[in-house]
Amino acid sequence: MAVTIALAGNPNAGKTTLFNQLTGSNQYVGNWPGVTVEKKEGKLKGHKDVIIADLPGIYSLSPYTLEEVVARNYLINNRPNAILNIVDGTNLERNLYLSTQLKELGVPVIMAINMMDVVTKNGDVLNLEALGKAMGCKVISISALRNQGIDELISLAVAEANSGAEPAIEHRFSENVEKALSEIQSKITGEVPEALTRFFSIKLFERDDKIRNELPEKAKNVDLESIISEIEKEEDDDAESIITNERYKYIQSIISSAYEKRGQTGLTVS
Ligand code: BGO
Repeated sequence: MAVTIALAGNPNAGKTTLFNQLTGSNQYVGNWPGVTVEKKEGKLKGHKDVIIADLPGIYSLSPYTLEEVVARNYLINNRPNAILNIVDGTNLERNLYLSTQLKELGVPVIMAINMMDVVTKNGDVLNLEALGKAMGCKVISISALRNQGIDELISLAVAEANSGAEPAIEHRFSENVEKALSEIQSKITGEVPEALTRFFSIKLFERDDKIRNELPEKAKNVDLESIISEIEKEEDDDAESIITNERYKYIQSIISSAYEKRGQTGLTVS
């Protein structure tokens, strides 16, 4: 049976370059349903049963751009077998902001850290093992432009897409936020697909009305205001910013354990 791997990443992370490496000339281009955003799919080289679906370049899974809405609707509704998240290794902080969100979708994620030729040339060091451990997924370094690491990436992505494994969620928000999320979760459990309960709980906490409107009738109408506003009062911040700030704190902790800029010391590279 055919499996689908969705290719997701920030604009300029090298997605087009990688997509071309993965599919060769075996590509077809159309539009995403109802919008004029380009949709590209292709068969993975050497694996005719594996489809690579190229998602629009995005910075987050928020509803602020058409591309973000198209990408997240695809991930929620089509449930690819795996997500191949291409990350610009020279711009980890910004790129990991999307990665932390992709990890919440209940689909196995493989992170391909691209532009490693530039990272290495800059004299920076990335500890892939520490990064993979902190993110809870397989991580590999590549250079899409120089065709380095692509064969290994293909093997890893195909194995992950065929594994059917339950992906681990490594990142936990603060105790306060997790308490609110589990209260929200208990109100929508059974009403939404199980693998998506955490993603939907976070989005509902953020008052993401586009997501709320997509939910089945019962989940759409649950009253969560008291749960959300209690945390907002305690934290003296709005729910969306609370989530964003906690994501960046998590990303900072990952970067400090896994990324060594030239001249820095103290990192154990294994
Ligand atoms: C230009 N290493 C290096 N060094 N560059 C890479 C790599 C890599 O591993 N992978 C991609 N790039 P896209 P999105 C360009 O186009 O695939 C480069 O948006 C230029 N163009 O070649 O388009 C890639 O699809 C003029 O660079 O990304 C491209 O995700 C001068 O990263 C850019 C310099 O890749 C974005 C670069 C006219």
